[in-house]
Amino acid sequence: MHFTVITLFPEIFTSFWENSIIRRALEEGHISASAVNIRDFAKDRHRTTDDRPYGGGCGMVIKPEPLAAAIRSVKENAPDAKTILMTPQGRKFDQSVAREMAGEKEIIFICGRYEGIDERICRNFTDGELSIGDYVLTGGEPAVMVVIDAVSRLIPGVLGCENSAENDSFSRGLLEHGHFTRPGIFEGESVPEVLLSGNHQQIERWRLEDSLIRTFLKRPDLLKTGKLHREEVRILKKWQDDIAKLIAFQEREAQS
Ligand code: 4FN
Repeated sequence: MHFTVITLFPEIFTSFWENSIIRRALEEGHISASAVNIRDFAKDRHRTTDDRPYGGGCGMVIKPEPLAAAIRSVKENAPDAKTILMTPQGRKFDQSVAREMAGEKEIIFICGRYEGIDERICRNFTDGELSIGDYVLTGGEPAVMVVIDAVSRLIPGVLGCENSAENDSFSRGLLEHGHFTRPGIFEGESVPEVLLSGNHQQIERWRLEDSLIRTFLKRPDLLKTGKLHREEVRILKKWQDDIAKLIAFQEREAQS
C-alpha cells in the first residue's frame, strides 16, 4: 500500500513516519508513504497557496492551481490511486471503512487548512470525502494520521501474530477486556484470580464476559450493529436470568 499525503505542512508527518508500527511497516516494505508540500507547486514569485474567499468573510481558502498541480504530479506515478479529501463533510471513518481501504493499492489524501480548499478541487479532483468525526480541527493532518494508522495495521504482515488485527476484540465489534500485569497486588488492589489460575479456558471465558459487559455498559451502540457469537448471546442470557431472579426476589420481599 502506498500513501501520499498532500498538505501545506508536511513536517507534521516526519515524526509520525518514524513511529513504532508505521516505521516498521515502512522499513519492511509493507507500506510506503510520503508527504507532498502544496507550496512546491505554487508557481508565482511568492509561492502563494491561499487567497481570500470570493463573497467576502474572514479566513483564507487554499487556491486551486497549486493543489491541482500537486494532485496531478502525484497521480503521474500512481494513475490508479484513490484520491480522498479529508473533510468534516465526508463519510464517517470507522473500522469497516478502514477494512475497505486496506484493500486499495494506493491512496492519496488531501488535507485542508484555514477555511478549506477551493470547491472546484473537491468536485473534480477527488474520488471521495472522509471524516474522522464531528469536532472542529485546524487542519486535516491529524485526521490523516488516524486513518493511516488504522488502515496500516490491517495490511498483512504489518502486525506480528501476537496482536494480529483478526484477534483483537474491537475488530469483532467489542471493547477490549481489562488488562493486568505485575505486580499481583497494586496499592491494595489485586488482579482477578482467574487470570492467575493458568486455566486457559476459564481465562478466555472471563475475558469474553469482561469484553461483553464493558461493551454493554460503555458502548451499547456497538452491540446493535455487530453480530454476536452463540457463546456471547448465551452470556447475555445468563445475565438476563440472573437479573430476572434478583428482580423476582426483590418483588417478593416488597410484598412481605
Ligand atoms: N476540519 C464542523 C463544522 C464545520 C467545520 C469544521 C472544521 C480543517 C480546513 C476543514 C474536521 C473534523 C473531522 C478532516 C467542523 C476533518 C476536519 C475531520 C477538518 C481546516 C477545513 C477543517 C464537524 C464540528 C460540525 C476545519 C463540525 N476529518 N473545519 O473542523 O478538516 O477529516
